[in-house]
Amino acid sequence: MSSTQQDQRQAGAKERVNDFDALIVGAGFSGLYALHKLRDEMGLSARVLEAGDGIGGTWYWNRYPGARSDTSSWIYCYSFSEELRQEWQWSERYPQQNEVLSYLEYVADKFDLNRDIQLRTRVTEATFDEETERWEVRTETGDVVTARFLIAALGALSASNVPDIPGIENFAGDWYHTAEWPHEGVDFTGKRVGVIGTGATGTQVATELAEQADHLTVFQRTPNYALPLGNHPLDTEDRRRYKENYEEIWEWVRHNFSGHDYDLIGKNLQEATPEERERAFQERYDRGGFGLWLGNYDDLLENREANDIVSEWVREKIQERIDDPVTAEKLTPRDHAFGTKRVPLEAGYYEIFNRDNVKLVDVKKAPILEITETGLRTQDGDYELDVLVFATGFDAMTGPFERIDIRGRGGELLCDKWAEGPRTYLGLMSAGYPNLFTITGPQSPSVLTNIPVAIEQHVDWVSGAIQYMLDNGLSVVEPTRDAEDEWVEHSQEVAYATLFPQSATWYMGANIPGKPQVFLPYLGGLGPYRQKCDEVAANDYEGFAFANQKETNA
Ligand code: N01
Repeated sequence: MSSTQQDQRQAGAKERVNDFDALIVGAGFSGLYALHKLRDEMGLSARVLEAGDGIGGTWYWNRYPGARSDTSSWIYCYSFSEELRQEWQWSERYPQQNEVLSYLEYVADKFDLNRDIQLRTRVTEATFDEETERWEVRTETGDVVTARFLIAALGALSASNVPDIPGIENFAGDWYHTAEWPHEGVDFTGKRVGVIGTGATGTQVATELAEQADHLTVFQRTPNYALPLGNHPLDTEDRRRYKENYEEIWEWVRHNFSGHDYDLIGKNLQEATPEERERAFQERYDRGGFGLWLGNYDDLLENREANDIVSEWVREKIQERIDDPVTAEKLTPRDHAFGTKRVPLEAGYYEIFNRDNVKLVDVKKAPILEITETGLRTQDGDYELDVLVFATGFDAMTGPFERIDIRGRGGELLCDKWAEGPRTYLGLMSAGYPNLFTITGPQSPSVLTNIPVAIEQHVDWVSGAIQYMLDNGLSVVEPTRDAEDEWVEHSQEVAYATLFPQSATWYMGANIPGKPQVFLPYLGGLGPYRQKCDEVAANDYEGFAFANQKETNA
């Protein structure tokens, strides 16, 4: 190498900034807002590292046919900028994947975020250096980046789960997981397609593939209580209505239980007459959306008798829509209480089973044995397939943290600390991992809410805590063990007072073999949770321990 080349390289290395006030991992809804907040509103140096070759998180990866939001578009977005709220025009009540992705790209352009986002950079390690009080982060591409604050904006449902079914390497056809869908799309014309999984994703993708494929086989382990989506285009008048009322709508969803545009009825089911109940259920069913789940009688998810009534009501609705009684019975959930598993929203899902080119296979009764060269073998026979689609979900909430080697004080690995289940305070931080904040992490309301609302609350709280540290010359923050122990206990107590933990769901870690069975999100409601976080902050961050700025850092 010539001396000129050497000089140039050294100059390049110097120019390449690799130390930041804040490092954000992930460029989805959380990471984008965190970057804007920390960089533009607080004036910190910040960088986002993102594994994908585009921004958008969930909406970048989940490009399967039929992918769309099942939350009303006017609240499935950011509220932090009035200008943005007024500018953006949603086309439907429930926007498709590409529309949500376009929205996030628009936000990134509008707030000039892209210049501080490094794409194609998967974070593999993050270690807290107790001497320098900084995080050292390593990436798959060999970068080493340091930062005082580390923000894990990893997404609660980003670690996809491909079940360990023997023989996948022998399959002569193509296979895909819905959350790692090829950008160029997949042509299903003339193909025999198998879909494994009937959750929110499986319901959406199967409905589309019934139209596109020559033949579709749906492999179902557990039937769900899917409810009508009730999608419709938005016209100028619809948009004017929500734009004029944005402040009011957002104040409501920020402080209610779920962050969605539903409120509980305000009384228990037993207090209503059978006629009243019927009317209430039918109205919600007809309107579409999560009303029957999140905006129904107050005790449905706590009281077994009340739940039995709504569960039976939904079962009858499902059965009415399917011609063949045997198929109808297979699609009818009887092993868990309505609403304790994530309720999928559907648009014509049940009717696909009335078509000649669609078959439903019950793989609980006759489990999947292996994948063969020509398809799938279950205990009751072979199914010939050209394409196999895994709609098999995620290693939810803790999975994304396990895929990174995260080491805190004393080199302790986060996933060792969490071996029996996550341990956090407020779902925001874990003791022994100073200055590491998690956005919509385990033990926060997260997946039980409308996620963008929960994200804004988290990012606002985290930036408030960082500002408090800057104002008071504090270098590190972490929860006390006592505060953390209390929160872990409280979050389980709240969950176990309901029917949720009685069902085998990903909320409980039950979908991943060997995962500890602990209720993962916080079930106390977004409004009460927000209030608790605000009180903690107002009480000088009660339950958190701070250290003073070292002289060398000052
Ligand atoms: O994943 P899931 P998902 N053999 O885990 C089955 C969000 N989301 O991607 O129920 C056979 O719910 C599994 O069976 P079982 C939303 O929060 C949002 O559908 O465990 N089957 C189940 O049927 C949602 O809740 C939108 O018995 C196997 C399915 O695969 C979350 O993502 C849209 C199996 C997995 O369902 C996850 O939903 C879509 C095996 N070995 C998703 N392993 C929006 O609209 C798993 N299954 C915003």
